[in-house]
Amino acid sequence: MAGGAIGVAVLPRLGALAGATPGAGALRCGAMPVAIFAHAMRSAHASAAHALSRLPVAVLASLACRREILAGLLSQQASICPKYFYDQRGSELFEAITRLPEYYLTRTERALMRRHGRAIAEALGEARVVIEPGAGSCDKARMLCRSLAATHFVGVDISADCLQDGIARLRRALPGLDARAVAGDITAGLRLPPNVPATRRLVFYPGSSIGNFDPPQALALLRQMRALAGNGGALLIGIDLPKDRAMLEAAYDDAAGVTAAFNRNVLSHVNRLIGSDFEPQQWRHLAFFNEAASRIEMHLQAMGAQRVRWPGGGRDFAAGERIHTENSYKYPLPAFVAMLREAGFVACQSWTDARGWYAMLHARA
Ligand code: AVJ
Repeated sequence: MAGGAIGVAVLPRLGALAGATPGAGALRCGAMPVAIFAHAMRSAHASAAHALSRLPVAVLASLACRREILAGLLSQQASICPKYFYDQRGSELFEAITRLPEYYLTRTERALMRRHGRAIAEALGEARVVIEPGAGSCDKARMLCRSLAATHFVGVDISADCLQDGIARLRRALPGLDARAVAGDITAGLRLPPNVPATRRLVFYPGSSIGNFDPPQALALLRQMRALAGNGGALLIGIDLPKDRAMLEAAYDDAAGVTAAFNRNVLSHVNRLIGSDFEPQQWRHLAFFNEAASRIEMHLQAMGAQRVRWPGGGRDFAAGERIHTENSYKYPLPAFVAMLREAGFVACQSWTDARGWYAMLHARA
């Protein structure tokens, strides 16, 4: 086995790393008070483009969020990007989802890591520099870094608060680990802090978060991860596999209504982000498997005619009209391996759970 520091004694610990964090689709965007936004807008309009360059990064990010949300709401088929699920309440609801009897993903990933921990640790070999896009609370990273005796960890997440707390916990748990937080949207390019070693890198992307992206976006993200891993580096990624429709649909429309609450909560978050007046209770949760596209789709359906307003605009929704809030792709294993190769990875190894529901893949850059 490569990598002297991975003792056999620590291998079983890998099994515990598949804990619950909001996944990576888990690009979260902090709520910005509307008043600050209005101020930012005024200064942007008042003194032309160079004023924009003087705005704090957080404000610019929020301007981008607002533009993105409005574009989605005003499209003929209205949509909201799933990264907006994860405000404080949304992150809590997602945690609750991961514990639902119907939501098999999280516990299946955990079981898989237990079952194949030894083989996976062997495949990871000499990796010592762990980079996790969408790291959130960094819970899964802790177990992985411990098992690998990692020297460096970089967690990237759009939700800076959650990430800072996660990094602080990680530092307390693993005092020898150089752990850094990078606040940013992983889809907007990943820039690492200086002093992150260029060799022995492992990009870690668990939780089937890649499923939130359309295949072309997913490919672009995998290419970025390939560049980030560098030659000799690798990627460890989790994906949910296609399966029985009833099982898939139950996982995204649970009996207790937690996923419905999670879906509706995006409207409260959007209300805070853009100052809109959505009434979440007027929207019905829909989740179904689109077999042709091999994806779960989540939508919010207007229970009656709705007029939604926000500063500077608004939209009327007819009864029954939908807002598309999420796709969650279920890739057949060979299709995903092909995508990894197209992104520049070689030598893919994969492991599945006993029922063939979920896969973990290791791909070398
Ligand atoms: C965090 C993107 C992996 O798609 O299963 C859970 C999000 N949405 N229930 C998924 C989610 C509804 C989750 N990911």
